[in-house]
Amino acid sequence: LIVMFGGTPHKNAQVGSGGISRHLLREGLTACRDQGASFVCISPIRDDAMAELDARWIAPRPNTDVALMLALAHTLIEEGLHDQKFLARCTTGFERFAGYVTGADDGVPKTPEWAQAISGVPAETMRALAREMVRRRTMIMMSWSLQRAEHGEQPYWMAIALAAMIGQIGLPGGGFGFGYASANGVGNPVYPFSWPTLPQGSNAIADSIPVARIADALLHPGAPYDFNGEKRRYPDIRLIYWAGGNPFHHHQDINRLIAAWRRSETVIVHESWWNATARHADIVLPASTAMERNDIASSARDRMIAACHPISAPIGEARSDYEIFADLAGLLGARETFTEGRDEEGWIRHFYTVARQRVAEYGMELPDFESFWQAGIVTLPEPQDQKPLLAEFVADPQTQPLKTPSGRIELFSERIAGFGYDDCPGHPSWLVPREWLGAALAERFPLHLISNQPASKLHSQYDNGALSRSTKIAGREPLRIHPEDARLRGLSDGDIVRVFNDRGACLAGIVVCDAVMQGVVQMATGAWYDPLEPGLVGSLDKHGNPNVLTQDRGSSRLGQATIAHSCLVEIERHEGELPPITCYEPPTLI
Ligand SMILES: Nc1nc2c(c(=O)[nH]1)N[C@H]1C(S)=C(S)[C@@H](COP(=O)(O)OP(=O)(O)OC[C@H]3O[C@@H](n4cnc5c(=O)[nH]c(N)nc54)[C@H](O)[C@@H]3O)O[C@H]1N2
Ligand SMILES: Nc1nc2c(c(=O)[nH]1)N[C@H]1C(S)=C(S)[C@@H](COP(=O)(O)OP(=O)(O)OC[C@H]3O[C@@H](n4cnc5c(=O)[nH]c(N)nc54)[C@H](O)[C@@H]3O)O[C@H]1N2
Ligand SMILES: [Mo]
Repeated sequence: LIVMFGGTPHKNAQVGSGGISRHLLREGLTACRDQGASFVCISPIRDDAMAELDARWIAPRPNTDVALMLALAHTLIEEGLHDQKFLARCTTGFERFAGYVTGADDGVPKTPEWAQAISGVPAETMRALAREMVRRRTMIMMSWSLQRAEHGEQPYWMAIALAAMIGQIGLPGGGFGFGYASANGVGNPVYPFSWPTLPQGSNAIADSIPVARIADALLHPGAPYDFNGEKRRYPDIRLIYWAGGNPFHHHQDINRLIAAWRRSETVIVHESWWNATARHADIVLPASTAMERNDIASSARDRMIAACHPISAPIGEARSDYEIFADLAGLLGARETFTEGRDEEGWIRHFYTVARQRVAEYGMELPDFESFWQAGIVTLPEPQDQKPLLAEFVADPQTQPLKTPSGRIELFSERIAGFGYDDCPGHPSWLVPREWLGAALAERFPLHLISNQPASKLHSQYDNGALSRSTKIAGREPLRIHPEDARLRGLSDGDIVRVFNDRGACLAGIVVCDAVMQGVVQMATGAWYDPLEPGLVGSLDKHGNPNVLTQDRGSSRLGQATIAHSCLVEIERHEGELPPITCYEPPTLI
């Protein structure tokens, strides 16, 4: 039985950092199906599971998965189905956690009826699922998306607690695993060596911030904040140097980011495209694309190494990031230190030599460089003897302890409890988010926005390309809505709507679709930010970047991560003329 929180969306496994030799998700999951596995997709969106898996669909209100899992845990305890031997051998803190589940410590038993009121999932569905999960070999999978929510730490800890109660961690096909399908190759058999990469160097400035707190840091230099048990202060950032990322795509509450961005004195950006980040820079260094340089592709989750040859010379004055940084290092008098005396080809040959050495340590041989460069790709044989996650630990927790303070799976953590965070207490907990369908705010903004990863591109990359543009509706980003929610608003396919809340507004094109649960709308990330009035905080985004709507707060003081998926909105028909899309227009050259 494969229970998938957030599903295993096929679209996401098209991507893998470092590159992909073969796409394995469909093959792997259909092989499971053919051997008798059955699937449960727990998600607000049905097609997060591939149709051919024939998954049962359970659709809790977004962000309420922990309540649902607590009800499963409650059923196991009430019916005496939890694996007490496993809990005693491999975990600590079960008694404390169980006191919370049964309500012994807070007077609120986390029963299926309690969870039904929160999640909307029928109590009997949860009871039956809990019993089935202990009766069969059960794997709990969770996509990475659930962490992108307020208190997004909790679902993962709770999933581990539940898997521990079922007692199948370390067994083939049992236990838990995160991020299957969130990228290609999660769960692939892999070799224990890493492919070579450029040295990272070390920054003379040791200070850093959690990346999702960038607007806070710019707006409140010197202000204190909590992070993972530490008390810290935001640095005073005067100069922004951004390379290889698009904050005007990825950051939450873009209007707030625009205000914050102005606090810096200078902004320098490496970009290949005239996108919103380039438009918000003082100095743009045009960077060539991956297709305009020599490179090597290799991934920790793959067993290939590939030669990447350019398909064209860089356009105009564009240069590779490496050349840009090498020249800057030269101006700072550190060219040799930076380049170690190598140019592009020198590094590629060096990487390959190191890769050959590492592979040789495992008794395999890579061809010489010239043959490799010509052949284009070398695939190593499939690694053998792969063990299920935590198998060694479970076999002998005494001699193979985990890296936790107790060496066990901690269902209560003294360390985390010691931080004293009410937004991340010492055991997995249901914590009410600010924005969800049960909030008072849902009276004004009754739709929960899921802004997931786009099927037609990687984040905002190549939104200007033909594939991404072919998916737009009258040039706007599609928004999927349940037929009943569309009917209530008199909307049908192809209508253009204004999506809004107190933070911002954007246009979108309607797709009526019963794969999205009622009360939820789905709009992928990645449409280039295209304000009606550039520079104006709060301007309508003509195009459909959902991050003009999302909240810019940390998941908790522990993680301080993005909470894009805790977001309420309302939609209404767009009246009047449709403003033209201008975000793809090149700059005027002087
Ligand atoms: N095609 C494509 N592939 C990608 C990317 C891309 O941009 N495009 N990005 C890559 C990157 S960097 C990452 S991090 C991964 C991300 O991988 P994921 O985090 O797995 O991807 P998402 O598509 O954001 O989310 C998956 C599904 O989770 C569901 N979901 C959202 N909120 C909740 C909730 O509260 N409860 C439950 N049960 N389900 C919820 C949504 O229905 C959503 O479709 O994808 C990678 N792969
Ligand atoms: N609402 C919402 N927001 C999200 C998410 C969500 O689920 N919902 N997901 C979050 C996640 S998981 C992620 S990973 C982020 C992704 O956010 P980003 O990583 O910022 O998104 P990208 O669009 O991939 O940005 C990469 C940029 O680098 C440029 N680029 C590409 N190749 C090169 C190169 O060789 N050199 C240089 N210099 N530039 C290059 C591209 O043109 C592009 O502008 O978004 C986050 N934001
Ligand atoms: Mo990501």
